[in-house]
Amino acid sequence: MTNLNYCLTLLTLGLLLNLQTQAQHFQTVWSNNPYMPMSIIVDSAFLDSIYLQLNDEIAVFDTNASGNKICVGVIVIESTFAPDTNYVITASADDPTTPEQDGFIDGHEIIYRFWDTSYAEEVTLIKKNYKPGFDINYQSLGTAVAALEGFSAMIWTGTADSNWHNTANWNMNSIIPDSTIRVLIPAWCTVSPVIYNADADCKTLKIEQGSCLKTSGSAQLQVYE
Ligand SMILES: [Ca+2]
Repeated sequence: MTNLNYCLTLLTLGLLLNLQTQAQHFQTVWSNNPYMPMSIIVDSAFLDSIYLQLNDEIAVFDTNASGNKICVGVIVIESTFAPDTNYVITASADDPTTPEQDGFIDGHEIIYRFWDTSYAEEVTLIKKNYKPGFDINYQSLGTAVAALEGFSAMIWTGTADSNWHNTANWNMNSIIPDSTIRVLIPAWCTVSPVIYNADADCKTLKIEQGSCLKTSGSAQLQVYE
């Protein structure tokens, strides 16, 4: 192989790799034109207190009859997220003339996920805040205006007590960690978590200096990564 050919091969490989890394992560269950679409306007979108970055994605999901999450709309962030630029996710309703659920069902909860391109990881821990006067659930031809705050890890707050299994002690109010969720015990918490009565799971565990985690009796914590 000549030097020139070698260089061209490397260049082609580089371009292919580059194209591959730029491929969109979330794919909607519908294609072509959306059916009776809803506009979800995203006012702000943070991940760990920083605006979403170039090539991050925001997707909206619905839950189908089998309990699976289906992607019904997505946008890719171009450049860094700039507030008040009206990022609009176009979500398709389910087309009644096709047998499968290929869009959202009116009245269902809008479920958000981020694609964090820097870590190539989906973010499912997302708090949403809706602007009053607009829709707050899926609605054909409706409009929602949302401020989104995502977290790469669940953060222990210890607001209520020391019980790991109490949802009130975590920054995401209605859930406790499971095997898919990263956990952070921050230095600033004044009450450290104790795992008792039942075993606990998490994906990864980070305990900042000055904090601790205790188990009591036979209860155990399983860290999956
Ligand atoms: Ca359908």
